[in-house]
Parts: sequence; C-alpha cells; structure tokens
Amino acid sequence: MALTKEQFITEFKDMALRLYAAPIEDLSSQQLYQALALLTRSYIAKPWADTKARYDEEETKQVFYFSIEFLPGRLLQSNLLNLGILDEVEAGLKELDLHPDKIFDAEADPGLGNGGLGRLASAFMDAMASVGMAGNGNGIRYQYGLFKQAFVNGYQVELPDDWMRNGFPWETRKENRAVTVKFGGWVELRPSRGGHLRVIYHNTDDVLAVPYDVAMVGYHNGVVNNLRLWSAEAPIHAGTHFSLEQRERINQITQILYPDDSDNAGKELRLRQEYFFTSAGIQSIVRHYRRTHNSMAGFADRVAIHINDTHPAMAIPELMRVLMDDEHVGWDEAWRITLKVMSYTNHTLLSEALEVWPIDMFRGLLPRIYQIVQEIDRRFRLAFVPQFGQAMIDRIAPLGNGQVRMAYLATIGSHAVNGVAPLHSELLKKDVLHDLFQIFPERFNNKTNGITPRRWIQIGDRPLAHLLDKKIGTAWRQNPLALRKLHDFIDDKRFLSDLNATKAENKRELAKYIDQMVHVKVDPDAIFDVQIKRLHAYKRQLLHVLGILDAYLAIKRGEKRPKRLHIFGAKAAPSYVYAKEIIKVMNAVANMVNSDPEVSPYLQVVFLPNYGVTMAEKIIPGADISEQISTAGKEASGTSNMKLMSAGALTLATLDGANIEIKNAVGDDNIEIFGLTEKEIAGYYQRGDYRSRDFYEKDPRLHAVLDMLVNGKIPGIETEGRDIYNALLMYNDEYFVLADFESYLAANARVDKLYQQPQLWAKKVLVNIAESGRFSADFTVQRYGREIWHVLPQTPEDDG
Ligand code: 26M
Repeated sequence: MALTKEQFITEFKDMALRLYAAPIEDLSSQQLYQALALLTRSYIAKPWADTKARYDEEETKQVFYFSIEFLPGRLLQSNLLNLGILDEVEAGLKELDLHPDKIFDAEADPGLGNGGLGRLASAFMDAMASVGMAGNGNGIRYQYGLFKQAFVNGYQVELPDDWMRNGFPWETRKENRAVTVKFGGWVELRPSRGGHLRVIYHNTDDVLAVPYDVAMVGYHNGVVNNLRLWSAEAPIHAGTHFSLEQRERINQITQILYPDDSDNAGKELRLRQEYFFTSAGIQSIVRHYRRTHNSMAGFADRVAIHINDTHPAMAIPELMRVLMDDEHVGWDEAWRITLKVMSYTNHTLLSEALEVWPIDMFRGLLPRIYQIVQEIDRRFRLAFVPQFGQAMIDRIAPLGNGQVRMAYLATIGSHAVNGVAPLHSELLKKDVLHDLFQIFPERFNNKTNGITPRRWIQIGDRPLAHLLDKKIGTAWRQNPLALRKLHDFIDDKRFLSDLNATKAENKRELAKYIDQMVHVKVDPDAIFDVQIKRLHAYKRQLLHVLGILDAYLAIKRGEKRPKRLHIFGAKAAPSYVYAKEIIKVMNAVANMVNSDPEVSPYLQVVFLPNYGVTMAEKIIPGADISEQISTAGKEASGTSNMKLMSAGALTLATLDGANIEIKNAVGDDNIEIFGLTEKEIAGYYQRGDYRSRDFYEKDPRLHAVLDMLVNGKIPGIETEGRDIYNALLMYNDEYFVLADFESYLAANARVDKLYQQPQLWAKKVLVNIAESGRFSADFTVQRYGREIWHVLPQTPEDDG
C-alpha cells in the first residue's frame, strides 16, 4: 500500500486522540502501541476482506493448516513491513519525537507454542500469504501461552504468561461463526427411512467454539490470509443452565498451552484440546463449503487439510463423521474424500513423543469418533492382513495394546506423509513408520523446513539488511535466492571488512541487551557462541557445557585462547527433571566462570531467561557461532540452524536434521562438522557395545571435566552434578555425549584458529548468508503446494 510519512502522522495523531482523548505526548508506550496497532489494523481490513471475497468468488482451492500451536511473534513491525509502510511509519514516529523501538517493545509476544513446531506453523502462515497461496491456519486461542521462565538461585521457575492482559489488537471475534463441539455421553445409531444411519447423541457435554481471526499479511502483494484461533465458551441456548463448575471446566479447555514439546503426557484435558480445535475447524470448513455447494462431491478439489504432527489427527475421523452423519455420504465415498483432503507432517523420531491415547479415555470422551476409528482399524486389517500378515498389521493398526496410535492413524488416513529434513524423512521410512512405508510407499516424502527471512533479516537484522541493499540491491527482499549475488564479492576486501563491521555493530547491541537482561558486562570483541532452543537431553546443551568446563580448566592452567562468550536460551518442560538439573548446572557454571577474574577475560557465559521469538530476534544478529549439536538421528530438522546461518553465523554441528542440508549448501569449508554419524550411532545400538565409561577413562580432559560435576569445584551444585554424572557414566549416556566430546573440542579449536583470520572468517560468513536463501519458508510452502496440497501449477521439474 502507499502511505506518505505526512499522511501517517495525521492519521496516527487522529487515532491516538480518538482512543485516548489526549495528544500523543501524553501517552504511555502501551497506549502508543495500541493506537499504532489499531491504525495498522485499519489498513489491513480492506485487503483482508478483498482476499476472502476473491477466494470465494474464484473458488480457489484453500489450504487449512491445523496446528495445536502457532508462534507468530510480535505482529506490529512485521505487518508494517509486509504492508510496505514500515519505513514511512518509522520516519513519521521519529518526526513526532517518538522512539519506534519503544513502541514496538510494548507489544506482547503471543507464546502460543513451545518451539520449533509452533514457530514453523507461523512461518508457513507468513509464507503462504507472501507467495499468494490461499492458506488458513486453524488452532487454539490459549488464554495463557508458554510459561515465562525465571531463574531463582539458578533454578528454573515457571510463571504464568498473561499475554492478553492489554488485549490483542490483531484478533477479531466472529461469534456468528461459532460451532458446537460435543464430548462424552453415548451415541445411538438408528436406521432411518432414507437408508442412512441416524446418529443420535445422548447426554453429551457441549462446548461452544468461538473463532477469533488474526490477519496474516502477505509481503507487498495485497494478500491477507486468515489464522483462526478457537476459544471455548459455555453454550447459550434456551433451557440449559450451566453451573459455575461446568463453566470452569469448559473455560479450562482453551486456558493453557501444555508446555511439553517432546513428551506425551497422556492427560485427558490435552485430548479435549485436540478434539476441540480439530472438530471446530472441520465443522467450520464444511459449513463454509456447503453455503455455496449442495453436495460434498467436489469438496476435495477445493480443500486441502494439513495436520501438523498428530495432535490434530482426529481431523481424519472427524471429517468422516461429518461426511457420513451430517452429509449422508457413504463410507467408501467419505474415505475417498478424506484421503484426498488430508496430509500429515511428522516432527519427531523420539519414541516417547509419539502420541498414543488409552482406548478407555478416548472412547469415553469421543464415543462417535472412537466408533469411526474402530471401523478404520477393521477395514485396514481386512485389506492388508492377507498380503502383509497378521503380525505386521498388529504392529501398525490404529488400535493396539489398548491404545489409539495417532501416528499410524494419521499415516493411514492421509494421502501424503512427510518428514522435515532428508535424514529425518529417511529414518521415518527406515524405523518409526517402516511397516506403513511397506504398504504405502508412494505417500512418503520429504519437505525440508524453512524460515521467514523477512522476520529474521529484514526486521531482526537491520544493519545487515542495509549492507546487503548497498551491495547487491534490494531484490533479495523479494527473492532470497538473490543473496547468491554475494558470491561475486568473495574477494572484495572492503566488503568483507564491512561484513565484519556489521557483525561487530550487532554484537555491541547484543552486549547492551545482555547487560539490561542479566546485568553482565560482556566483551563485544569476544566470539559470540550461541545455542538457543528448548532444553532437551538429545539437543545436548550438556555437551556445550562440558566444552565450557574444558576451556575453563585450560585457562586455569594458563592456556591463552581467543575470548569466547557463550550465550544460551532454553526453556525446560516443567516436569522434565533432568533438563531442569542441566539448567541449574548451566547457571552454576556461568556464575563460576564469570566471577573468576583469571578466567573471565577469556571466557564468559550468559544464560538469558525466558527465551522466545522476540528474544531470538535480538540474539541472532549478534551470533558468530551457531551450536547445532544434537545426537545424530534425533533432531528432526531444527530451524534455529537456518536462522543463525542467514545472519552469518558459522554452524558448529553434528550431521543431524537440516544441518546436513546446510553443509551441502555451503560446502565443507564453510561449516564445522564433528561427531558420530547417525549410521555409527545405529551401529552402536545394533551391536549394543557403547560403553561411555571407556571414553571417560581414556580421555584425561573428559575425565577432569566430568569429575568437576561431583568434586565440589562448581559452587552451588550438589545433587544435580551427581545426577548428571550418573546419567553419563552409570546409565551409559543415552545421547552419546561422551563419545562426541573429543571431536567437539577439536571442532572448537578449529573455530578459535579460524577466528584469528578475520578476512577468512568473513568469507565463510559471506557464503553462509549467500546460501541461506534456499531455506526460505516461501519455497517450502510452494513445494507443499505443488506436491501435496495441489494448489499451485506444476512446474517442469515436478515431473519425473
Ligand atoms: C503434544 C500434545 C499436546 C500439546 C502439545 C504437544 C506437543 C507440542 C509441541 C508435542 C511436541 C511439540 O513439538 C515438537 C517439536 O517442536 N518438534 C520440532 O519440530 C521442528 C519443526 O519441524 C523441528 O525443526 C525440530 O527438529 C523438532 O524437534
């Protein structure tokens, strides 16, 4: 859209006056934010309505991305950027003597997700709008997002995230689009005259699902898509009256996001959440379709539904239910439609994270859905036992061991199943879904994750963005593959030193931020070494800590090293005891290192509490090193690896997840790889001959570092050090930390050496930025669009 600075100033003053009956100089940052958000929203309204009308008019095939999590990050700056008016607005604010950043910082960050999976869902929303694809999100409007993390005496403490306290200016309540979701009770199947079954529900608990829509603004293209988040309310109909307790129970459904990202807790409320937003989404899609069509015959040509991991896998039986019970379609035709509509992404290989539900719980809460799952199960067995044998089908049928097995249900009921990086997609076929791959090989495919360079570079890294504009023009902002133009300047010494200067500027900014957050003065000339992701044993923050302890001991012995600052951000699931012990040790190590005057000139450690999308925007531009050190074969993809690469950090990585794609993109000379490969680790498992203690006994450096966990040398830790020591030595180190220790140190030594050669370092930075464009989520969603959702024209390379 077009908007001059002068127009903006007039409209902004006007909006502020209408809202707060005061001139702007009397308003708080929060009030200025509210006024600016509402003004921005008014610019979005028309293209939003127009986009929707156009999709309806042209009967565009629409994608519905079902996800129990969305992590959009703050929306004001990104909406202004995508509308094409960010520069004008910032100039206008400055002319009014206001600080844009202060206003942007007044916005709450909607933490409606745990980490990678939720952030990916939001990146896809942004990308679909930006490539002009008709993409809708379907999720939950949690009253409280992911807990806020604080450290008390080095321990993680969880505080409620009341993110809507000041309202959420980007949402629109649509009460006239509410639907009813039924739980519990029992079902009566009564043959009716028309030949179909009549399904009569008795004694159900009904919940009203009210949608709140959030605009997803495309980049400079006039497209505005919709993210629909559902909120649970007590129904209002004549004759029923709800007690306070009943209302409480209903409100609970959308009150809080579950904080586990890699564990299936099996709680009934979680199952309620899953069915709640899934059923609401399916009902609303079918209702909308039926307003303009008098049968469901063409539904699959107009609708694609994607399930983000298995949490919305009930979309499969729920669509079957609506097709059969409400729309009177027979089983075979309903199944044909469902398969054609549904597709599924798997995000994890960890067996403890694979979702299963006890049949008794499932049947009690969702009796009709259970009947349909039983029928899916029965037909699956009937169809495939003859060819594949009872034993194999028993392993992979939707029902087994007294459980509903969601990944199997999702695979059986979808026409496409994908992993999120090539290694992960291969391992799905080899291990987790091996038997189903034998039956449905054509369904399996890979879609490597992506990120949105708009948020991470254009908004998050303004100094780099301006340097790129100056050197290669602005085309990269529209098409990040244009970053490859940077290769032309690999020998341009001026530019290489400009790259280093830009990083130095970002590091000074980050140093200020760190000081504000944790009151530690860090040296901006140090190597900034970053690991930001959820805390989990398989991600091996512990390996990073052991590396720090080794450096500590070396410095204590008098060794000189280039100065390194280690920056961590990580939340642990509140129930994950081991992860919380690691957090305590990380904080204790940080204290020990930072307060030791012999050490701190060479080594500093900061653990920033409450890591999230907004904090990531502040950390990533200042990173020199990106730690991606998961046990090979465990990290499905990772996405912080891509973000850090695009900001010119060098990746220090195992051959896991999308690290492998990054290595292929930049070449072996522009990444530091270490550690066991997935194959080597699989070999240890097969032979059963991994002995962590051997590594401890053979490597004196490792020995010394592990002993520190238990010999009282790290002030403030007691049982935590012992528990971790035991996990590594008595319980044989499930994640191969000790096996990778030596090669991790060697890789770090190479990094230190390299950093001594600023120009060589800058060349590697250049290559990383230049090749990061391929990881734009814009390309990822286009591959989904062509190969899975069938919403885009085929390109020549899709054939063959
Ligand atoms: C489960 C049930 C109910 C509510 C929440 C959950 C749940 C939520 C998040 C379970 C797992 C969740 O996240 C898993 C996850 O984030 N996986 C990561 O997905 C990223 C995007 O594909 C990958 O890049 C990461 O490698 C992968 O760990």
